[in-house]
Amino acid sequence: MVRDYDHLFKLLIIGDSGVGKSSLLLRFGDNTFNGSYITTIGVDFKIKTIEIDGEKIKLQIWDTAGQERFRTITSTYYRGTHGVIVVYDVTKPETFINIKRWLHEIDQNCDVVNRILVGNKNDNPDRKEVQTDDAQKFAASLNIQLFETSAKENINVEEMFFCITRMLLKNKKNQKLREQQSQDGIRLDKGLNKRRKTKCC
Ligand SMILES: Nc1nc2c(ncn2[C@@H]2O[C@H](COP(=O)(O)OP(=O)(O)O)[C@@H](O)[C@H]2O)c(=O)[nH]1
Ligand SMILES: [Mg+2]
Repeated sequence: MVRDYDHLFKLLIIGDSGVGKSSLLLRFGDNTFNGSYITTIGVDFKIKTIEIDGEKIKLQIWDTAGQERFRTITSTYYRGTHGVIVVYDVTKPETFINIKRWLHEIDQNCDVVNRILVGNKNDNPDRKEVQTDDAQKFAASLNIQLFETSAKENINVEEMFFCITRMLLKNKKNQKLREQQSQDGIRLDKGLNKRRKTKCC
């Protein structure tokens, strides 16, 4: 069967309940917004294929579907994950404070994974309580990229998903290059050994 994509990545969206995880997924996946809590989206994940630099990238994006209310997510959720989107609500400082817990959980469940920090509901300056500067400092201290989004007003959502996908692509290509270089190194070593052998025998 012909593959309809060049790369396949699994993404996970985590963060406190109510920060807008399902809304971000709905916005990116279907370009819609729902004013009420999205308790279940029917399926555990959404598939979206995007194109970057002429390559087709299939994204399998998992939503926690309410598990986060128990403040922990089963480790099976994390299995095979390439990237994690960690979301807080810019109008609720406690959700920003809890980011540390979520990052810790990622560390415990994933070996190598890309992370991106997202301050959602960035659509009403009067209600904003987590300031960009503070979030930016925190993100920089952890070497994580920050995006402030609004699933409601469709601000920065696509940019954020594309950014993490580009990170995954870059990592995959670097990894391939390293593997290639180490293979070449082995071949070179073998070649040298062979030559050494013919010389002395
Ligand atoms: N103002 C605003 N409200 C949002 C935004 N995203 C989600 N919400 C609302 O926040 C509530 C929780 O959203 P939901 O996606 O269910 O959060 P989840 O529990 O993290 O999946 C819902 O009432 C949404 O309509 C946003 O960008 N701006
Ligand atoms: Mg949800």
